[in-house]
Amino acid sequence: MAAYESLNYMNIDSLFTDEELLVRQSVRDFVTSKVEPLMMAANREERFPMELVPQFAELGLLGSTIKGYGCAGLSHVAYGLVMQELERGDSGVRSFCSVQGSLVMYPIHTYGSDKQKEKYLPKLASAQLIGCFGLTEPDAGSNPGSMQTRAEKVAGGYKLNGNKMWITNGCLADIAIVWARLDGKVRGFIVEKGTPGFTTTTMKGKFSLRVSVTSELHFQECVIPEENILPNVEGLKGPLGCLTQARYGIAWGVLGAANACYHAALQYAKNRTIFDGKPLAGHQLAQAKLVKMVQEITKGQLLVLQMGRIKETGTLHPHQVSLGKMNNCKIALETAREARDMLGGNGIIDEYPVIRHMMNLETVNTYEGTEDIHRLVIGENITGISAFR
Ligand code: TGC
Ligand code: FAD
Repeated sequence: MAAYESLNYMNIDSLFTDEELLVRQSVRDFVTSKVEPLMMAANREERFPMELVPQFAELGLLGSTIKGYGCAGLSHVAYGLVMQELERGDSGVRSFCSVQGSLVMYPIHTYGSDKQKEKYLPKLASAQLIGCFGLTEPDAGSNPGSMQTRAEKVAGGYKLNGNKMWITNGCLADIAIVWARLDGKVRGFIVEKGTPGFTTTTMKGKFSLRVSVTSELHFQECVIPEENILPNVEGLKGPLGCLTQARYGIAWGVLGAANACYHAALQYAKNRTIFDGKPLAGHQLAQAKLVKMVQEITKGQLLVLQMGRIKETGTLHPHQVSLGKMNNCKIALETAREARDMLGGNGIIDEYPVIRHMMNLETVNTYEGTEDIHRLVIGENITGISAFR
């Protein structure tokens, strides 16, 4: 197969700085040489390739927009390009870095005490510690406000009771950022692995995101020290603020998976001859499918670049991020489904990356707010009327 190049139909590359292109190239090389070769087996084995984790740290991919604490201090656009390249490898690989950066390091950096930042951020940046983010519960997914997990003030700390579900990296994690109600208000807590009363179980049998570890977290009379509450945020805006960061990265990331599928479909269609010996790519219906991919990926690229430039001015709103996450997940999933179709029988075999991306994107369209939840966020923003309840 020809060497990978991301789609550049509207010369979007001319809109990136030299530094952004340099970052993209280094992660692209890493994904091509180190990530892609592992994915087929890791996906079959339902195994996260831990051997990649020290390399994420060496490349500065963990918490990469944070300044200080051993982090890379990248621009938001460069960070988006990192996510895009990683997700070309696999959505589970991008997920690992998203969770560590946006859902674990971001809340510690934004809502944590100086002591918490100094204790945890350098170790999370260097991958000496792995983190997870526990918001979703068995009966509280799209509506995290209905969470049942409770914290209670006890001598010297807080006692947690409750269960979290669908937690990426839960069983791998050294620390969990856990959201629970304390005196009726949602608060964030740092729970260290090994704390009595804190256990995890792995969720098996996924057809999607098999390269990522997904877990349940259980808290039973789990007492954590006073200093492990995140002091600087109260209410649902705490976890939702973290989700805005992660959704931004996902809106970029899924374009990597879409690009990989488009690239595979184009190469395949040029090489595969059908009926009269003419390549599949020479038939009108096949061209229409490829054109649709180019059209949607290109629009998605322009959307995230504008989101990134707004984010760099500090004025990006959560509803704008919802538009990016909703649109790009949807078009990436449609691209993957179409590419799978174009590969015929080979489209269901894992020797090609397309079916793996397609299955993964089903998750990515669902987590961090389902497509319909983002539709309702945007609907509320433009009408002023909430239609959730
Ligand atoms: P609502 O009353 O609208 O808001 C409560 C407070 O939060 C503020 N807010 C936000 N702040 C930052 N970012 C956002 N996206 C925000 N959305 C709302 C809001 O201004 C308000 O602040 P204040 O000061 O007035 O208190 O809350 P609601 O209960 O009506 O919920 C709204 C809704 C449905 C949009 C929200 O609950 C939602 O986004 N639901 C989807 C849940 C979700 O996305 N869960 C994701 C779990 S984590 C995950 O999936 C990780 S996958 C990781 C991986 O592997 O990559
Ligand atoms: P539900 O909320 O039950 O939704 C079911 C259906 O109802 C969906 O189609 C939804 O769009 C629709 N729906 C919901 N509300 C409305 C409404 N008001 N109007 C119309 N339709 C509606 N969570 C974490 O906290 N941390 C993680 O690390 C994490 N990682 C994940 C990894 C994977 C692999 C997966 C699959 C999920 C992960 N999640 C995580 C959870 C994820 O965020 C939730 O699955 C997601 O928010 C949806 O919640 P739910 O599964 O409970 O679905």
